[in-house]
Amino acid sequence: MPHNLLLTAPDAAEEVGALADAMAAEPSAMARHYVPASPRILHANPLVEPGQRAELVFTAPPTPGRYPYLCTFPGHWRMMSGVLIVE
Ligand SMILES: [Cu+2]
Repeated sequence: MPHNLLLTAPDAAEEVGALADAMAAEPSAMARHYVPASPRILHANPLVEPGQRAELVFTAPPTPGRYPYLCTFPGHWRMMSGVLIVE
């Protein structure tokens, strides 16, 4: 199945995940790569299909903190997540 990757503002994983859950039923969700509209999403890549590769290039946030990353394909974000630590 496809996956994406979103980097969010600190403490925004639950909020962004809830937005992704809400958009999952929208007809345009797949075309929008299940990336909800939110100013709390710092960077995102589109869905990547099995066997494909993607690279997300960005400059790390200037403010130290814990920046969650997650996949917002339906059903994934609660388990498919991690944290980028900026020191
Ligand atoms: Cu995923």
